[in-house]
Amino acid sequence: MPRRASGRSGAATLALGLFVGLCLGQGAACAQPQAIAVNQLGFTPAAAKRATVAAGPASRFELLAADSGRVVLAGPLSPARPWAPAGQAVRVADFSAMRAPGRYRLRVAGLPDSDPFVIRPGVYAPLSSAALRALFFNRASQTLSPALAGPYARAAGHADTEVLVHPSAAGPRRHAGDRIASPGGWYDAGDYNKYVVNAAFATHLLLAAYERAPARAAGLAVGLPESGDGLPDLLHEALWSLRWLLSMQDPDDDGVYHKLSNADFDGVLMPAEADRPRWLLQKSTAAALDFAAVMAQASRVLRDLTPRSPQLPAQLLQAALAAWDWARANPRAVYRQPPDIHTGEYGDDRLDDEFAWAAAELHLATGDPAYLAAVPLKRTPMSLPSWRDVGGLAWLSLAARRERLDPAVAALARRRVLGLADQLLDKAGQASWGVALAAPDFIWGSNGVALNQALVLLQAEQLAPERAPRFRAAAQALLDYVLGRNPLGLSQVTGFGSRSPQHPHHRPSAADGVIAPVPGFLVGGANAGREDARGCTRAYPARPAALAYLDDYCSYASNEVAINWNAALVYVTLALGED
Ligand code: G3I
Ligand code: 9MR
Repeated sequence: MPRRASGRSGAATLALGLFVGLCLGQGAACAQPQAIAVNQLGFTPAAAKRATVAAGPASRFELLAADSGRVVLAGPLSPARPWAPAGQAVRVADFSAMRAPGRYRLRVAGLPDSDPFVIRPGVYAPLSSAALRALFFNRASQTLSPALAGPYARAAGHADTEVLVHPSAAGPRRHAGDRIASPGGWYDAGDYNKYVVNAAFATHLLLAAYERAPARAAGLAVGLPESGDGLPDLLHEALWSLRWLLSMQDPDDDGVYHKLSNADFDGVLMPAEADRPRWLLQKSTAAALDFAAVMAQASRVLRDLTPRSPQLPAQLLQAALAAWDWARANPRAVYRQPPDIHTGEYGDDRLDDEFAWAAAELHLATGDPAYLAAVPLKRTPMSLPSWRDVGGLAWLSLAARRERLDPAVAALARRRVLGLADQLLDKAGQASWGVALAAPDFIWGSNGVALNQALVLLQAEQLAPERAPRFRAAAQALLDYVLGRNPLGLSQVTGFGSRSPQHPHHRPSAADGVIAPVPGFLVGGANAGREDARGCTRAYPARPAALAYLDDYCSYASNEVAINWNAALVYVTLALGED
């Protein structure tokens, strides 16, 4: 059973203290100061390739072949500039000119060499697979066999065959205390609850990844119980979630329950050990609309792909239409957390964006203009996608299939997506690190923010050929950021990179007795809000914002994992995986 050593101690690198100077102790993946911060996995040959260098007297860099130490490229460093979120001046080394496959390091006089990294075609394929496999590892009601899960094999947890109807969810037919089956789906994150809003968002991103890069997506061989019947693993994993989502629709009125959860979070235990009652909670407009959107999208994507379940696409579309009708009849059913329930809320009382996204997906699935006409589409801003703000998904989905649309809608969608992408380019240009992240982006799930920015840029890449290389380079910089080119000097994905999180807020990783955490999970990332600080006894850097991260189980606000962040990782690594 492979057991990885925990993060190495920081004696050698601490001496330099150039970026962060915080090595948080034995056992944690120390956020070690990396004088040269680089994507610790590497690059495809044609990618933009940059590293960030702590500003010092040196003004040039060298690229070395890692094995021979031979200098294969040299160049100037950019002038030193500060970056507010990290509070330190840096320079950038641009070695995009090197396209030859190989293993390399960067060298700058007076600094320790960078971590090694590779340049090769297909460099992100193992990461795309692992990011998708992490969702499989987070399946509820699923036995993970040793053959498929190796050291992370575990018994099934949370059968969810007898979920109690909570008083907030009771109706004329389903009464409080009734037992309903709603098995399957993914655990949302490090907790064992299941939330429709976030599951729909994550499932959408998986399906969008398939649409963005179908050949590479279809090539991902994860090894699932369902593998081998001709349907790509990525779509099997999406279907695992979609089937659960279908069970969250009340057949009596077509409304969709907001979530299925315990009253309180489980302790640190394996799924099979959890035994608290599970509840179906209040129906909400947000849940119904996100459900409608992803069901409509799935029906369209799966239309020609599921010959063994020929009725499935029609069933998904039917569910979408029914949920839409419910939401139109119940447009302000905001989820209000009942006083006896203390799990994640996924609360949202602004619903225009959910209406717009559902309308866009229903229009694309049916061709019927009535859906777009039913919402104030033009007043929907193109904002960065997140579980709470899905208006941007309406524009992204419309822009990606603009050839089938009314030309005016198509042109508007294109302009809106390019408008946000251009803003992101400006942000990246202003940041000495070259990433489109600014201080307000360091919220709960900042790594998800980074990857959703990359997703917007990678859609924009397809809309404006003349600006495509710049959009792609800006997206690459954001992937580089989560893979180690950040002020923490730490890859943000478990099991990937020279140093990576060892103690994510993920119950199975904490309770399974395997030292290394379940691999392939993106952690939430630096979060200036530090909402968990009171429960963390270890020192938790407050500022600058980009350093507010703690590799400790206690830190659910900076070190939890979540399906929505991982789905974005699948998308971005697939889209940037082109050679
Ligand atoms: O949108 C505002 C922004 O305008 C403001 O500038 C910023 C500054 O604080 O806050 C932003 O709101 C944040 C919101 O997420 C939207 O991003 C809140 O501060 C922040 O507390 C909130 O965090 C959410 C967190 O749950 C707490 O509700 C995360 O997005 C969300 O990912 C997280 O989800 C949890 C589930 O509840 C339970 N399961 C685990 C999962 C991951 O941690
Ligand atoms: O484990 C919970 C995590 O999944 C949530 O994101 C987080 C915020 O809702 O809450 C975590 O649970 C903590 C709870 O809120 C407070 N007590 C400690 C729990 C972590 O062990």
